[in-house]
Amino acid sequence: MGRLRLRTAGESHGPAVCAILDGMPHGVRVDKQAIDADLRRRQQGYGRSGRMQIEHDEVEVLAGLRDGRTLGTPLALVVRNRDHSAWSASMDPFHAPEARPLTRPRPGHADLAGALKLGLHDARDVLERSSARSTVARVAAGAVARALLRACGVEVMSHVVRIGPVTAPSALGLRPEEIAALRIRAEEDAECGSGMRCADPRAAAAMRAAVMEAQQQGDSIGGVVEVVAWGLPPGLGRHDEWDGRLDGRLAQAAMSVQAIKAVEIGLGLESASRPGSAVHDPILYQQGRFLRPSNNAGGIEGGLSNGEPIIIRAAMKPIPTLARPLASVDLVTKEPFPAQKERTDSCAVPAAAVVVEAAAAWVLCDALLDKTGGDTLNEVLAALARYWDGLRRF
Ligand code: EPS
Repeated sequence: MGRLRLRTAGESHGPAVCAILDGMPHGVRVDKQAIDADLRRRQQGYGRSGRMQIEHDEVEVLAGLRDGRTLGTPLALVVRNRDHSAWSASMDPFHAPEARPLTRPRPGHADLAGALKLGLHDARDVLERSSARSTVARVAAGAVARALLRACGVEVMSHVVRIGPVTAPSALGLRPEEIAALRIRAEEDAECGSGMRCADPRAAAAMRAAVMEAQQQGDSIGGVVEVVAWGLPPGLGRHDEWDGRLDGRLAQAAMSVQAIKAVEIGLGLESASRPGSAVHDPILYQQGRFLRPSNNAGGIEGGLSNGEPIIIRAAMKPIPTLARPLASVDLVTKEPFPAQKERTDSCAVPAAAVVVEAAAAWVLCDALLDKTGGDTLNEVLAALARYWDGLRRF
C-alpha cells in the first residue's frame, strides 16, 4: 500500500457524489477546468441514457486547495447530482416519505446479492450506491492524480478497442509519439465523431452501429477499453511482495470499476498460448540506453514498471438493466417476474474507458510517490530528476 488514500461517498440520486483524497504533496497545480474536462469526458459516449442530458458534472472543492495549488492536506471534492431534485422525496437524507422500491432484482446488477447481504426486500439502498454514478468521484480524483503525473512528465490516455464483436487496433507496441497521435484521434472521436472513443474511424462507425442495434433490440452491449500510460521511469512498484506489485495494483483498480469483468496487462491472455520466445521482449543496449523492440509485457515485468508504456485492457460486461428484461423473482412475493425496467444506458464503454484511465492514474501517481517520497511537489520533482540522472549514468 502506498501513501495515497481515496474514499468516495454518494448515492446515485442523492444530493452529490464526494471524494476525499489524502496524501497529495503540497504545491501541485490543479485547475478546475482540468477536473471538469475529465468529468465531461466521462459523460460522453454514444449509448448513454437520458440521465446524461440531466447531469452537467462540475467539481466543487471544499478543502485541500488554495489559489489553484494543493495544500498538502486532504482534498474534499463534491459533484452535485442534478437529478436529485426529481428524487428528493425518496432520497432526502432526513425525510424521504416516498419509497420507490426495487423488488425485482436485475440479473447482473448488485440488487439481489446486496439485498440478501443486508436482509432487504427492497434493493433501493443497494443500487443507489452500487450505481456507476459513483465513478464521478474516481474520475475527479484521477484528474488530481493526473495533474501531479503531468508535472512529472507522465501522460495517461484511454480508448475503446472492442464493442461486442467489433474490434479496433491496440496500442501495444506503439512508441510514445504514436500513442499521443492515437489519443488525439480517440478524443476527437469521443467529442465530435462516433461517440465511441475509438481512434479507428471504420471500427468506430461499426461500433456505433452495434450499439444502435443493441438499443433497437432492447438489449445492452459491452466491450474492451485500453489505457496507456507513458513517460514513467522503470522501477515503480515492488517485485518483492504481492500487494506492492504494480500489475496487481492496477488490476485491482481497474477490476473495481463497475461492470469490469476482466483485466489484462500487455499481451495478457494471449501470452498463455504463445511460446516464451514469442512473448518476452528482447533487451537491447544502444546509445547508452536499454531498449525493447516490442512491448508484450505492457510495460511491467516482475511487478515493476520497466520504462516502456504501460498497457492495461479491461473488459466491460453489457449494462444489466435491459429494456427487454430477463427473468427475475420478486423479493417480496417470490413470484417469477421480468426484472425491473429502469431508465438505462445501452452502452457505457466509452465512459468506462475514462474511469479506468482515472483509476490507473491514481495507482500510478501513488507508485511514483512511493519511489520519490516528498512532502512538496518540488521535493518530488527533485527526487525524480536525481533518479532519472542515475538511470542515465547507470
Ligand atoms: C446507472 C444507471 C443510470 C446511469 C448511471 C448508472 O442512472 P439512472 O438509473 O439514474 O438512469 O445513467 O450513470 C450515471 C448517472 C453516471 O453519471 O454515469 C447504474 O445503475 O449503474
